[in-house]
Amino acid sequence: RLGDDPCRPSYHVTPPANWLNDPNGLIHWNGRYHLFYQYNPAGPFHNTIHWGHAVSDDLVHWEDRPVALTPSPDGPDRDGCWSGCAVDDDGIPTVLYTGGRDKRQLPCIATAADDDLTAWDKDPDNPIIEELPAEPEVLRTEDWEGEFRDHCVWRENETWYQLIGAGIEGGGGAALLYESTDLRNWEYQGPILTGDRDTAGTVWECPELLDFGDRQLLHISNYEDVVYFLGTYDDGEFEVDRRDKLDHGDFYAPQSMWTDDGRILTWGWLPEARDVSGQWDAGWSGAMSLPRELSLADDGGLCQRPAPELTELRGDNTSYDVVRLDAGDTERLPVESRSFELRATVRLEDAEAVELSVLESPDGEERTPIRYTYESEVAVDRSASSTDPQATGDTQSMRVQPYDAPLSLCVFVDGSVVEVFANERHCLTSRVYPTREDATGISLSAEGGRATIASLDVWELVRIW
Ligand code: DQQ
Repeated sequence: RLGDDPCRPSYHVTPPANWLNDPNGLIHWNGRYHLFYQYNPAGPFHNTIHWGHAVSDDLVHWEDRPVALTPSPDGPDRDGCWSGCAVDDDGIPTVLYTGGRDKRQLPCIATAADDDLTAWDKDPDNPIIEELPAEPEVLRTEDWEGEFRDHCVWRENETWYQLIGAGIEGGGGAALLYESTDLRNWEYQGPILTGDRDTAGTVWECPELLDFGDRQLLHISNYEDVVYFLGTYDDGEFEVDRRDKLDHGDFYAPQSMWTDDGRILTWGWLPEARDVSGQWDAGWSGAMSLPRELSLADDGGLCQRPAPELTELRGDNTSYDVVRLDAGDTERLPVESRSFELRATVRLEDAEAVELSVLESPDGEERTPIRYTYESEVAVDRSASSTDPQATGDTQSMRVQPYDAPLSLCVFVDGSVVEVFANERHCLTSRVYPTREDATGISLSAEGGRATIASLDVWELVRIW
């Protein structure tokens, strides 16, 4: 496992070395949490994708396991074992994933050969779906005979259902529904939802349908963003009444796990925001988000909270009952860290904005301000995050609600990851690459008036490997 790189997260899941992208096959099996992921063991770039594997007993500490799925030279997954999901088929852990071969995207199935889910038997009859659906016509590109991939599978009584992500010729993205009684023979039913290409992209990757009882959520990844639709899903039709982004920053292709105690935990891929040569020099690329618990609020909106297990990571604590700031005041906290959690309640009083600056060098040359403004915006300003010209300097932002109450802020910083949770509803994850060893400070300031920061806590977080 590569270490020694201040940008390398210490409590987020990363590949041992080389390339990681989407979370796959998430399953709570025999009391252990299994996290598979898109992995290239040959280098920190996306090519000939395998499934990497990490396992945890507590959702906090992880262990690397051997590669779980490898492309078969003569198989339908010769060019890569792409994203997919895991299900419990009456006691047999089973994964469905997309094989790539000769410009085709081919759904495949494999079953676990042992209880630790380290070895998998691919079905000799792969691929399990060979023909693209006739209606609507699936989008062809120069690279692919059909944009048709990624799997979300669930069971209702004796019937299995599957969503596959797609693009539609002349249209936008689609989540296509299939039905089966044995996970191997699938009958096409039609799209449960299609998107308007101007606002929801041309291809939907990694669709996932989550059931909250009365209401359902479908999220899709459209090359740029993870968009979620909330509403009611019934019998092949999705009636949408709300839509937003699951995260407003560097977060893509998420997937969820139903834990044995009935919770929905979601991980997303945190792609790098530095250029390819920076990833090459580092020898690793990509991290997983922290697990987020998804639930519905009383008003029907989506809640996202860091999984409560993460409190196990907490080490040294610095705590304030209240910090009062006047316009122009800056309070530097007595903590130096690149791996911490910060929680606070922010009241703007009559300030225009409050700035929480993290990864800050003493002279302020490198710093990443998280700004909360009276316009109910939370922004991560990366213009001074790094003196490395290859690191992005873009600002990422989101609107938060409710706008008339104090903001509850929870921030996780880890090497090059900044994960922001606002009001347990809105998330913004950013990748930043400070170069200075002393870019470890934290400060608070107010602009244009007074602000109050209450119940401020910072915990240094421990390594997970
Ligand atoms: N990543 C996988 C695909 C998926 C994409 C390939 C999303 O299955 O559509 O690595 O990041």
